[in-house]
Amino acid sequence: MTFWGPDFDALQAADPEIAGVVTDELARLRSGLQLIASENFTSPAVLAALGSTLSNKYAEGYPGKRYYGGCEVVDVAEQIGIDRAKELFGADHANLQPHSGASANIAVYGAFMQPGDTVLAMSLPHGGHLTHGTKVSFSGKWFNAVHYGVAQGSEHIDYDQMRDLAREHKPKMIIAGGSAIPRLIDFAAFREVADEVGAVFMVDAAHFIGLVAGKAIPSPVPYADVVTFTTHKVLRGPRGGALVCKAEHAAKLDKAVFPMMQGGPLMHAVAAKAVNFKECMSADYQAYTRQVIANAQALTESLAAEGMRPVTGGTDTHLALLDLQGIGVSGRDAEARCDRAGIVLNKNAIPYDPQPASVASGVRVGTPAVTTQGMTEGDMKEIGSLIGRAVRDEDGSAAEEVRRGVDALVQAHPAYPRA
Ligand code: DSN
Repeated sequence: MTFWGPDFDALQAADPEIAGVVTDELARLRSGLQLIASENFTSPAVLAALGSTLSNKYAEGYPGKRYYGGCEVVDVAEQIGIDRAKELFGADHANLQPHSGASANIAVYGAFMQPGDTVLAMSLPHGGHLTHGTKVSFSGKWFNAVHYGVAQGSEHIDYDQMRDLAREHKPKMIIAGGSAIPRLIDFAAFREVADEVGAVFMVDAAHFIGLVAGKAIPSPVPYADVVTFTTHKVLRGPRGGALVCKAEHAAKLDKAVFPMMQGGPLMHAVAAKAVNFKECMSADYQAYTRQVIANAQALTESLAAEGMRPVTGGTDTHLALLDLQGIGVSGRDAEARCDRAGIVLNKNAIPYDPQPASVASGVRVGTPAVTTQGMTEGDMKEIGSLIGRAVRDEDGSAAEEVRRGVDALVQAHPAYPRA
């Protein structure tokens, strides 16, 4: 059997400029500490599926029911992927065609809501997501969005507020999940409120679905009508989206993904998602997810020792949110100062942040990528101390020394090690 591509020599010959970008990006990934909580290093097997000729095929529809001929081969990939997703997550139904997490979310709105209907979701500045009803997104422009947040003292989700808002506004849909929530979510509490007010309960599990796949944290699948996610975060698959749902919603959601919101699926990405789900069924992957959490907890402790206050006091997941007000550094400055020393993280609003989002009082860190590199708790202690030095380094005089510390870590634990 012949595999055609990925052929880097062909890219270099045809387009040296873009070939240079590809190699520069690999060099950047290898040379720094990647602490963006939503990023990871996907496997060579997933990359091979992504770089395959499956990219050529139009396959509008679903396995066995396509609008094009010649789909009998890609049908196999999609059906295997669907079956694996159902097994991995214990779900009745899966759809692997959403191009991204946002696309999966759009489909859920399309399936259950009419323009003007009310959605209740976590506010973005408290850890939610753009597609959960913010004014700049379709979700806030076309729907009436009401937001719950975290309680001011504990910084945990304010379930009483969520229940009160649901009773007052009778939303058509309630969303749990977001992009900066360090703690486990009480899905049973959401289900109870959704049942009380007759709402659909959606979980946007993009951030933590990989931890669920690895059985390191509890699953939302038994509680939610539909769970949307991305496949490239802790899960470590290709960049893309997916959803799983209860059997009663399967036909509606499939129709909302295609033809309501999307056209032809990206069959190379669908196949890569199938490869990823197989990887996630292994004992190695489960151990990886436990280590991701242990690393996040160790990194959080180390950052706290450097004067950065963990929002909620810690983390149960792969990410932590740090309040930098105590050390008098903005999130924006911290991000820039870390970047110059080879530490990649992002500024992030903290709950009740006095700063605008473009400045922010906090940073978000995550351990999916460094854990894929094989780093453990001792390395996290060192990373915390390097970040502590970098964020206080106003004039850049310590950047070189911090970068030497980063170099030592990434040389001991290389990303995409050379054969
Ligand atoms: N952009 C993603 C993140 O970084 O969390 C969420 O969509």
